[in-house]
Amino acid sequence: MNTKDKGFETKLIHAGAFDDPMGSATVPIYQTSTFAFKNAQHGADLFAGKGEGYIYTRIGNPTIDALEKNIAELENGFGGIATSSGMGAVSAVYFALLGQGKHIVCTASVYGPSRGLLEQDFVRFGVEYTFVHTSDYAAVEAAIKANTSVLYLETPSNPTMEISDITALSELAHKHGIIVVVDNTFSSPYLQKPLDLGADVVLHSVTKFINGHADIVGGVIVTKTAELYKKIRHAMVYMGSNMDPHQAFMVIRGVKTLSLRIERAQENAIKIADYLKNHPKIEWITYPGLTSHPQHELAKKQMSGFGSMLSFGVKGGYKGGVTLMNNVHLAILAVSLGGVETLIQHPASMTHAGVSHDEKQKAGITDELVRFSVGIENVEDIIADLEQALAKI
Ligand code: LCS
Repeated sequence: MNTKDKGFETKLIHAGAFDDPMGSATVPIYQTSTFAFKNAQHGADLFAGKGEGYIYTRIGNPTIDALEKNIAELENGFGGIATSSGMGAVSAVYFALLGQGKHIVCTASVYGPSRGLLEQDFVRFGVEYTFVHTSDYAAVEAAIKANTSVLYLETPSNPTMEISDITALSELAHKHGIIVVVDNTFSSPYLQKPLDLGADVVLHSVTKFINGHADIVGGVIVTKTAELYKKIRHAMVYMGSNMDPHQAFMVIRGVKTLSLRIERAQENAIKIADYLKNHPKIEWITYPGLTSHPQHELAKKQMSGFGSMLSFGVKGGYKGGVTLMNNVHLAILAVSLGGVETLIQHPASMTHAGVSHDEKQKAGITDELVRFSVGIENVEDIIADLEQALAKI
């Protein structure tokens, strides 16, 4: 079905799906590594980029293709590239767009490994980086150098929920010929569409909201142009960070309910944020939906909802946070986010453990920060769970 002119919820269910020769109502799993050519000419044509068909699953596969088309349509992009994990997406983008002597400006509080890959690995190949609070336009402007080739934004960022102005920063970057990449994992295309706001590349850990059920890892990249698509696809295929057909099948199943899950989790998150903001055991809370969030107005402008991620500091600092995490029963003490189940974790010792203490402080990832990914359970149950655990502090 052509879903190009259909609504977002219709795209979630039908975009990318193809007419299966057996009449399957859902996209089947093409669990194969390789594809038979009709004859020698057909094989040669496919390698030359002509004709219909598939060659080899690392290069392309109908199930993976269906997912790539689905997410590309949700993000209003040219094409999608599915990867083995979110980090597979991040590394393919870095690999395609950076190189010796190039410089990247990056949100300081990005997901730990997205930062570590630059600090520990790409640096060995002569890539330079500057981490800044990208919510601060002047700081980004000051960080741009003659050799800057990529502006990498994670907004809202993990775990500080810092929000960067995609439109203003894309305009700034484009004046300098810089490619803008946005990690849209925390919002999903349901709440934010970076390509419509001016970015050139958007990527996801689909492990999170897009799949939504905490049962696979995966990533997807969507580009605005054919040129960027070709470049990044080449990097992904040659690196071999492709998705697997079974993974793609799971994500296709998960994405269908994205809008329903996000609406419900967000409704819960708003109630939880309201409950926590006045709680005597809470020092501070960061949720884009609260007027106290420093970029609340920007969030209202560039996102269609505030999502279901929040971070907060409890009384008693690190020790208070540990007491909370050890005493919740409904919320699962685990990393990851964006699933139907509520998760709680401590970024300083878990997801951002690889970032130095100094850099964590600079990025706002303080020792007492607890991250909460609100699920779709009964909200009264989530609040009751927090209430009894906070009482132990
Ligand atoms: N980008 C963001 C914003 C993330 O939160 C993550 C993972 C990734 C990229 C990487 O994706 P992955 O390879 O894990 O699919 N974030 C995690 C987190 O906060 N807890 O555990 C993983």
